Amino acid sequence: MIPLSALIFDVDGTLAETERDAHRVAFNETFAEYQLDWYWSESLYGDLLNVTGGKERLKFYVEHYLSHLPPPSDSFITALHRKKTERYQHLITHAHLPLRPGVRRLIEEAHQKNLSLAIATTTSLHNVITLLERSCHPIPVHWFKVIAAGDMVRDKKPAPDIYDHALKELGLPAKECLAFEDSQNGLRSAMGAHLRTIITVNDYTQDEDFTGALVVLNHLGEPDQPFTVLSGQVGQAHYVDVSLLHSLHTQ
Ligand code: XBP
Ligand code: MG
Repeated sequence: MIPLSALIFDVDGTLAETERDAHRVAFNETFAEYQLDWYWSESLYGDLLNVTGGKERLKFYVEHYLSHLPPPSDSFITALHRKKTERYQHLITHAHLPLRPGVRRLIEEAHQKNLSLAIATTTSLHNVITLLERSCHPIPVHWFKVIAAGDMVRDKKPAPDIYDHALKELGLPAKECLAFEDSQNGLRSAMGAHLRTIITVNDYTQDEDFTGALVVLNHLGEPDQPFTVLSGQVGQAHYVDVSLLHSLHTQ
Protein backbone atom coordinates (compact mmCIF):
# COMPACT_ATOMS: atom_id res chain seq x y z
CA MET A 1 0.00 0.00 0.00
CA ILE A 2 1.30 3.47 -0.87
CA PRO A 3 1.66 5.58 2.30
CA LEU A 4 0.31 9.10 2.65
CA SER A 5 3.43 11.07 3.58
CA ALA A 6 2.79 14.76 2.91
CA LEU A 7 0.17 17.45 2.44
CA ILE A 8 0.95 20.34 0.09
CA PHE A 9 -1.09 23.50 0.51
CA ASP A 10 -1.74 26.37 -1.83
CA VAL A 11 -1.84 29.70 0.05
CA ASP A 12 -4.02 32.43 -1.46
CA GLY A 13 -7.66 31.43 -1.26
CA THR A 14 -6.83 28.06 0.33
CA LEU A 15 -5.19 28.81 3.69
CA ALA A 16 -6.88 32.22 3.96
CA GLU A 17 -9.09 34.51 1.89
CA THR A 18 -6.27 36.85 0.94
CA GLU A 19 -7.31 37.93 -2.52
CA ARG A 20 -10.22 40.39 -2.27
CA ASP A 21 -9.32 42.22 0.93
CA ALA A 22 -5.54 42.02 0.89
CA HIS A 23 -3.88 41.45 -2.52
CA ARG A 24 -6.57 43.46 -4.38
CA VAL A 25 -6.47 46.29 -1.85
CA ALA A 26 -2.67 46.38 -1.98
CA PHE A 27 -2.76 46.69 -5.78
CA ASN A 28 -5.27 49.56 -5.56
CA GLU A 29 -3.28 51.38 -2.87
CA THR A 30 -0.22 51.09 -5.08
CA PHE A 31 -2.06 52.53 -8.09
CA ALA A 32 -3.17 55.49 -5.96
CA GLU A 33 0.35 56.05 -4.66
CA TYR A 34 1.67 56.11 -8.22
CA GLN A 35 -1.19 58.49 -9.17
CA LEU A 36 -2.49 56.04 -11.73
CA ASP A 37 -6.23 56.24 -12.34
CA TRP A 38 -6.47 52.45 -12.26
CA TYR A 39 -8.87 50.67 -9.91
CA TRP A 40 -9.51 46.95 -9.61
CA SER A 41 -13.09 46.40 -8.44
CA GLU A 42 -13.99 43.10 -6.78
CA SER A 43 -15.55 41.92 -10.00
CA LEU A 44 -12.71 43.00 -12.29
CA TYR A 45 -10.26 41.37 -9.87
CA GLY A 46 -12.20 38.11 -10.23
CA ASP A 47 -11.49 38.19 -13.97
CA LEU A 48 -7.85 39.18 -13.45
CA LEU A 49 -7.31 36.28 -11.05
CA ASN A 50 -7.26 34.02 -14.09
CA VAL A 51 -3.74 35.36 -14.57
CA THR A 52 -1.63 34.00 -11.72
CA GLY A 53 1.19 36.05 -10.24
CA GLY A 54 1.03 39.73 -9.37
CA LYS A 55 3.59 40.91 -11.93
CA GLU A 56 1.97 38.82 -14.64
CA ARG A 57 -1.48 40.16 -13.64
CA LEU A 58 -0.30 43.79 -13.82
CA LYS A 59 1.23 43.25 -17.24
CA PHE A 60 -1.89 41.51 -18.52
CA TYR A 61 -4.08 44.35 -17.24
CA VAL A 62 -2.11 47.06 -19.03
CA GLU A 63 -1.86 45.05 -22.24
CA HIS A 64 -5.51 43.99 -22.38
CA TYR A 65 -7.50 46.66 -20.54
CA LEU A 66 -5.36 49.73 -21.33
CA SER A 67 -4.32 48.78 -24.82
CA HIS A 68 -4.14 52.45 -25.86
CA LEU A 69 -1.04 52.74 -23.64
CA PRO A 70 2.40 51.62 -24.77
CA PRO A 71 3.34 48.21 -23.32
CA PRO A 72 4.74 48.66 -19.80
CA SER A 73 8.45 48.14 -19.25
CA ASP A 74 9.52 45.23 -17.06
CA SER A 75 11.18 47.69 -14.69
CA PHE A 76 7.93 49.62 -14.23
CA ILE A 77 6.00 46.42 -13.53
CA THR A 78 8.70 45.30 -11.11
CA ALA A 79 8.61 48.64 -9.26
CA LEU A 80 4.81 48.62 -9.01
CA HIS A 81 4.82 45.05 -7.81
CA ARG A 82 7.51 45.73 -5.21
CA LYS A 83 5.38 48.53 -3.78
CA LYS A 84 2.29 46.30 -3.89
CA THR A 85 4.18 43.64 -1.93
CA GLU A 86 5.11 46.23 0.72
CA ARG A 87 1.46 47.27 0.97
CA TYR A 88 0.33 43.65 1.17
CA GLN A 89 2.83 42.91 3.93
CA HIS A 90 1.58 45.91 5.86
CA LEU A 91 -2.05 44.85 5.43
CA ILE A 92 -1.63 41.25 6.54
CA THR A 93 0.63 42.27 9.41
CA HIS A 94 -1.94 44.68 10.83
CA ALA A 95 -5.29 43.25 9.73
CA HIS A 96 -4.86 39.61 10.86
CA LEU A 97 -6.65 37.57 8.21
CA PRO A 98 -8.15 34.41 9.74
CA LEU A 99 -7.37 30.96 8.37
CA ARG A 100 -10.25 29.32 6.52
CA PRO A 101 -12.39 26.83 8.47
CA GLY A 102 -10.58 23.62 9.32
CA VAL A 103 -7.14 24.72 8.14
CA ARG A 104 -5.54 25.15 11.56
CA ARG A 105 -7.11 21.97 12.94
CA LEU A 106 -5.98 19.88 9.96
CA ILE A 107 -2.43 21.26 9.98
CA GLU A 108 -2.11 20.54 13.70
CA GLU A 109 -3.46 17.01 13.35
CA ALA A 110 -1.27 16.27 10.33
CA HIS A 111 1.83 17.50 12.17
CA GLN A 112 0.95 15.45 15.23
CA LYS A 113 0.56 12.36 13.01
CA ASN A 114 3.94 12.93 11.36
CA LEU A 115 2.72 13.89 7.91
CA SER A 116 5.09 16.33 6.24
CA LEU A 117 3.65 19.75 5.44
CA ALA A 118 4.55 21.86 2.43
CA ILE A 119 3.44 24.97 0.56
CA ALA A 120 3.19 25.47 -3.20
CA THR A 121 2.14 28.99 -4.10
CA THR A 122 2.38 31.66 -6.73
CA THR A 123 2.93 34.49 -4.30
CA SER A 124 6.38 35.38 -2.96
CA LEU A 125 8.20 33.60 -0.14
CA HIS A 126 8.18 36.74 1.99
CA ASN A 127 4.38 37.04 1.66
CA VAL A 128 3.91 33.39 2.65
CA ILE A 129 6.12 33.67 5.68
CA THR A 130 4.37 36.83 6.91
CA LEU A 131 0.96 35.22 6.42
CA LEU A 132 2.03 32.04 8.23
CA GLU A 133 3.53 34.05 11.11
CA ARG A 134 0.46 36.25 11.47
CA SER A 135 -2.47 34.01 10.59
CA CYS A 136 -1.20 30.53 11.62
CA HIS A 137 0.24 31.65 14.96
CA PRO A 138 1.12 29.76 17.18
CA ILE A 139 1.88 27.15 14.47
CA PRO A 140 5.57 27.73 13.75
CA VAL A 141 6.68 28.33 10.17
CA HIS A 142 9.25 25.52 10.48
CA TRP A 143 6.45 22.95 10.57
CA PHE A 144 6.36 23.50 6.81
CA LYS A 145 9.26 21.39 5.64
CA VAL A 146 9.15 22.95 2.17
CA ILE A 147 7.87 26.35 1.03
CA ALA A 148 7.82 26.50 -2.77
CA ALA A 149 6.89 30.05 -3.76
CA GLY A 150 6.71 32.67 -6.49
CA ASP A 151 9.71 33.11 -8.73
CA MET A 152 11.51 29.96 -7.51
CA VAL A 153 10.25 28.40 -10.75
CA ARG A 154 10.03 29.76 -14.27
CA ASP A 155 6.38 29.14 -15.03
CA LYS A 156 3.64 29.90 -12.51
CA LYS A 157 0.40 27.97 -12.07
CA PRO A 158 -1.34 26.50 -14.06
CA ALA A 159 2.08 25.11 -15.07
CA PRO A 160 3.08 22.21 -12.79
CA ASP A 161 6.52 23.69 -12.01
CA ILE A 162 5.84 24.86 -8.45
CA TYR A 163 4.38 21.49 -7.41
CA ASP A 164 7.19 19.64 -9.15
CA HIS A 165 9.61 21.84 -7.21
CA ALA A 166 7.83 21.17 -3.89
CA LEU A 167 7.89 17.40 -4.53
CA LYS A 168 11.57 17.49 -5.40
CA GLU A 169 12.36 19.39 -2.20
CA LEU A 170 10.21 16.99 -0.16
CA GLY A 171 12.00 14.07 -1.82
CA LEU A 172 8.66 12.31 -2.31
CA PRO A 173 6.75 10.94 -5.28
CA ALA A 174 3.41 12.61 -6.05
CA LYS A 175 1.54 9.42 -5.19
CA GLU A 176 2.54 9.80 -1.51
CA CYS A 177 1.11 13.32 -1.29
CA LEU A 178 -2.16 15.21 -1.46
CA ALA A 179 -2.57 18.82 -2.62
CA PHE A 180 -5.05 21.43 -1.40
CA GLU A 181 -6.20 24.11 -3.82
CA ASP A 182 -8.98 26.64 -4.32
CA SER A 183 -8.77 27.41 -8.04
CA GLN A 184 -8.84 25.73 -11.42
CA ASN A 185 -5.39 27.11 -12.22
CA GLY A 186 -4.14 25.56 -8.98
CA LEU A 187 -5.82 22.23 -9.75
CA ARG A 188 -4.29 22.16 -13.23
CA SER A 189 -0.88 22.83 -11.72
CA ALA A 190 -1.21 20.10 -9.09
CA MET A 191 -2.64 17.58 -11.57
CA GLY A 192 0.16 18.43 -13.99
CA ALA A 193 2.52 17.26 -11.23
CA HIS A 194 0.36 14.08 -10.86
CA LEU A 195 -0.96 15.09 -7.46
CA ARG A 196 -4.40 14.14 -6.25
CA THR A 197 -6.11 17.30 -5.10
CA ILE A 198 -8.76 18.43 -2.65
CA ILE A 199 -10.52 21.65 -3.63
CA THR A 200 -12.06 24.14 -1.22
CA VAL A 201 -13.83 26.75 -3.32
CA ASN A 202 -14.37 30.40 -2.48
CA ASP A 203 -16.49 33.23 -3.91
CA TYR A 204 -14.04 33.82 -6.74
CA THR A 205 -13.63 30.19 -7.76
CA GLN A 206 -16.95 28.48 -6.99
CA ASP A 207 -18.07 28.36 -10.64
CA GLU A 208 -14.78 27.01 -12.02
CA ASP A 209 -14.41 23.55 -13.53
CA PHE A 210 -12.76 21.16 -11.07
CA THR A 211 -12.91 18.01 -13.16
CA GLY A 212 -10.20 15.66 -11.93
CA ALA A 213 -10.26 16.79 -8.28
CA LEU A 214 -10.62 14.06 -5.63
CA VAL A 215 -13.30 16.05 -3.89
CA VAL A 216 -14.70 19.59 -4.10
CA LEU A 217 -15.87 21.19 -0.84
CA ASN A 218 -16.95 24.65 0.27
CA HIS A 219 -14.28 24.49 3.01
CA LEU A 220 -12.45 21.88 5.09
CA GLY A 221 -15.10 21.98 7.80
CA GLU A 222 -14.98 21.77 11.58
CA PRO A 223 -16.76 19.36 13.95
CA ASP A 224 -19.35 22.10 14.61
CA GLN A 225 -19.24 23.59 11.08
CA PRO A 226 -19.72 20.80 8.54
CA PHE A 227 -18.52 21.20 4.99
CA THR A 228 -20.78 20.98 1.95
CA VAL A 229 -19.68 18.43 -0.64
CA LEU A 230 -19.89 19.89 -4.14
CA SER A 231 -18.49 16.76 -5.79
CA GLY A 232 -16.75 13.54 -4.78
CA GLN A 233 -17.32 10.87 -2.12
CA VAL A 234 -16.54 11.43 1.56
CA GLY A 235 -18.66 8.72 3.22
CA GLN A 236 -20.08 9.90 6.54
CA ALA A 237 -17.42 12.57 7.14
CA HIS A 238 -18.50 16.14 7.73
CA TYR A 239 -15.08 17.70 8.13
CA VAL A 240 -11.66 16.88 6.69
CA ASP A 241 -9.35 15.11 9.09
CA VAL A 242 -6.36 12.82 8.58
CA SER A 243 -8.56 9.74 8.65
CA LEU A 244 -10.64 11.08 5.73
CA LEU A 245 -7.42 11.99 3.89
CA HIS A 246 -6.20 8.39 4.25
CA SER A 247 -9.43 7.07 2.77
CA LEU A 248 -9.36 9.61 -0.08
CA HIS A 249 -5.73 8.71 -0.69
CA THR A 250 -6.56 5.04 -1.18
CA GLN A 251 -9.56 5.70 -3.48
C1 XBP B 1 -2.52 33.35 -6.05
C2 XBP B 1 -2.05 34.35 -6.99
C3 XBP B 1 -1.10 35.37 -6.56
C4 XBP B 1 -1.63 36.51 -5.73
C5 XBP B 1 -0.69 37.68 -5.83
O1 XBP B 1 -1.52 32.42 -5.83
O2 XBP B 1 -2.37 34.27 -8.16
O3 XBP B 1 -0.64 35.91 -7.74
O4 XBP B 1 -2.89 36.95 -6.22
O5 XBP B 1 0.54 37.39 -5.37
P1 XBP B 1 -1.74 31.02 -5.04
P2 XBP B 1 1.85 38.20 -5.86
O6 XBP B 1 -3.22 30.76 -4.95
O7 XBP B 1 -0.99 30.03 -5.87
O8 XBP B 1 -1.12 31.17 -3.70
O9 XBP B 1 1.44 39.62 -6.17
O10 XBP B 1 2.80 38.14 -4.69
O11 XBP B 1 2.37 37.49 -7.08
MG1 MG C 1 -5.04 29.84 -4.60
